[in-house]
Amino acid sequence: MLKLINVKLAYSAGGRTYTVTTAESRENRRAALDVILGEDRFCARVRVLSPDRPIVMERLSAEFEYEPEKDSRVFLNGYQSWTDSIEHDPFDKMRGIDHIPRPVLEKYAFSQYGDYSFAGYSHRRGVLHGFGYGYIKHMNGEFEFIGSLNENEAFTIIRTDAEKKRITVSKDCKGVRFCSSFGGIDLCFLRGSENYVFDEYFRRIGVRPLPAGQLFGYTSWYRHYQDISQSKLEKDLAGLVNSEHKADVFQIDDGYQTAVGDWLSIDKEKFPEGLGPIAESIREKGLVAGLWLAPFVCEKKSFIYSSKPQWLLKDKNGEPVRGGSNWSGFYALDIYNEEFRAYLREFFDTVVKEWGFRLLKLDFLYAACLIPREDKTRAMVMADGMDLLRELCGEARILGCGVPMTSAFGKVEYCRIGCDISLDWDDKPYMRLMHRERTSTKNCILNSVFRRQLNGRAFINDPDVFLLRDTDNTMTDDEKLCLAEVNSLAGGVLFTSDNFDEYDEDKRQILDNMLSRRSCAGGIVSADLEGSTLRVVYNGDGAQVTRIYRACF
Ligand code: 9PG
Repeated sequence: MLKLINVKLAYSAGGRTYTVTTAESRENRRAALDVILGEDRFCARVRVLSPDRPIVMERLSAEFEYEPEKDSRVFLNGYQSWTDSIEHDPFDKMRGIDHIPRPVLEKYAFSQYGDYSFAGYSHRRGVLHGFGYGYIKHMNGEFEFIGSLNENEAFTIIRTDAEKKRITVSKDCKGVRFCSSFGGIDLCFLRGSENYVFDEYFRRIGVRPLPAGQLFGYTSWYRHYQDISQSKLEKDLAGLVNSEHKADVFQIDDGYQTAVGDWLSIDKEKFPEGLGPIAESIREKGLVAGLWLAPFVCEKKSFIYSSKPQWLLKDKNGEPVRGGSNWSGFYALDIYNEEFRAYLREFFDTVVKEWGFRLLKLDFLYAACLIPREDKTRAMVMADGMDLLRELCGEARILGCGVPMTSAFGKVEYCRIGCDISLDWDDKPYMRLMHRERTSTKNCILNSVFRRQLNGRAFINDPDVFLLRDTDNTMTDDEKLCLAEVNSLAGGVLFTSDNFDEYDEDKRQILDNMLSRRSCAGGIVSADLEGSTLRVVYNGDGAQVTRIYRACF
């Protein structure tokens, strides 16, 4: 266990603010702070002593001593699916969005995609942070792991500061009112091999993956983007079915609806008969029909946005909360609004029971918890949102996307663990002026590698698609191969947006190799990012194989 320096608690009650910095339990007439130091566990819990005298949390954090070791690596899990999450040198910088000019930030609402409004970014070297879990990987390969045991109560921000030699762990609970007990900080400290620390962590949080198998299939997004239609999809479906490689899923992505939020309003020019017939044709071919939805948001030009203002999530000034700038700009919906919940129920029933989609890619989920409530932390709101989706989906399986990672543990069968690939290897230089959740093939691959341990423990990882096609992209053959290999090693979902009819013998061979290399338990034995070289060791057929992807990263 790390050595505790102190715990800081600050709250307001009855018009006054109370603060305490202590290494031991403390109590006043309103609240008690219980500090518990175990051998491999640390807790700082808060109890409100009288339910009719609630407290409003300002801060709860704990500081520990930390001695950064040269050549060790630090991994701290990024906020949501798309947030870049890699092993760092302890003295690296982690960049937020402060460097982006204000008008650009305003226009594109970058702050909304990640943790920028509440996590706190530093400009100093050596200050790194993440959510829920993280580790220090020592030179000898040993993992020193920190994990939160109560992420559904409040998110936990773990921050290392290599220069000040501190690790600070704080709960995302500012402004939330508690009337009874708050589990506060509850951490476990584990040390050992990669498999040991991750198995043990998931055992302690009581999370098991939902029963589900690996998936191999197609999604329309990285081929057509929103420009889909019944005839285009039928061609790609034929390509998938003609292939000698048996697929499981054909998933229709964004673009079938007239506006994001108006899910039952199908674009009749693209799908003259609606989505029922294409879903049926997918099923007839022995495949699971999958559909993309972003249930907690609506875009500005949607019917919902203009006609149901009471469904929109509002900030403390009564203004609708922006979710980001995709489409015509989009807004978060209030998951506690009963009418909105009834609408959600209606469209999920239609999609699942009437149209027959059985895999739902539920996207932009982070929007549900963009702001905490007076009585609920962000994590509590997100947990309610995930429970609601589970209930609404019934038998259909969920592929979570754009979701705060820990909220998805054990709640969805499949989950995206990285950002979108782009059609370039690295995004254009100006893209680096964007947020950590931006589309980037490079970041996507690195997340697949460095979140590989979630696969088969929290859910089945979706590393996003591979592409082998020669058209509509600027990736070299080596780059495409790297993407394909990592995807087949690190995750259990293997999707493409290619039409297999366009594959020549070489590409079919690559696909053959990928399919035989897949493993749900995670075939990667170790992975290291050294400068711009990624080195991956995996369990091959009877022997360990080392792959070195040079000068790419
Ligand atoms: C459909 C797409 C696809 C894709 C999803 C998600 O940060 N961003 O600006 C950003 C834009 C798009 C995006 C993710 C992040 O894509 O991951 O697979 O379904 O929505 O609109």
